[in-house]
Amino acid sequence: MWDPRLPPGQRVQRGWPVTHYGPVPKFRADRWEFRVFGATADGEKHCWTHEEFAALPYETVVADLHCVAKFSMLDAEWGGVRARAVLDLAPPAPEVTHVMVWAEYGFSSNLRLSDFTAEQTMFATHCGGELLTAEHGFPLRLVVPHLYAWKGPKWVRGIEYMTADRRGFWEERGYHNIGDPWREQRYSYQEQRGEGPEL
Ligand SMILES: Nc1nc2c(c(=O)[nH]1)N[C@H]1C(S)=C(S)[C@@H](COP(=O)(O)O)O[C@H]1N2
Ligand SMILES: [Mo]
Repeated sequence: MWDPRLPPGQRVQRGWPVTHYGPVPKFRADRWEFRVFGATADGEKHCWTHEEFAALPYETVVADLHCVAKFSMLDAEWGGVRARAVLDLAPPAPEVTHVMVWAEYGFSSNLRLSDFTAEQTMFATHCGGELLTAEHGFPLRLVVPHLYAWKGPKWVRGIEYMTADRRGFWEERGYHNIGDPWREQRYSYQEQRGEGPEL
């Protein structure tokens, strides 16, 4: 069924499929920390323990998830910490243009700073009022509703502020550097000049 909330080529699937590359990491609170590094405003690294991160202001956002494999989930209620709030607590240097989001096992995804600071971009701990399950990214995943879902790493562990763009895991492996589902930016061969670093 056509739905104005569905980007081109997407369909709604019942339930919430699990999609990712590699194994589901085990969470160990004593070994977990969230790091902000790279070109920070003060030149320092910023770290939060799991307890400290969980104490940051909790907000909710209702938004959709669009997987490049064509399933979409509409109207999910994500709970967690707004990406903007993290940026305010550990600000980037003025010359920062992009953010690399890092997850367990070296998974990464690159975003333009403006995608990272978008109103709905959020580090989610909850979905539908419940804690995320391990397969869906517990204890923390990024959600960037206006981009394809690979731009939102599950099991996220930190961000790197960058003064130039660099490709993340899928962006190096054939997926579009920007990944806007409304423009159907699925694959890197579709990139126009200026949409991504040379491949
Ligand atoms: N760490 C990590 N995060 C990831 C991925 C991955 O392979 N590794 N895949 C992404 C992709 S392609 C999608 S569609 C969503 C899927 O989230 P879900 O399994 O909760 O539906 O997670 C994203 N986050
Ligand atoms: Mo995906």
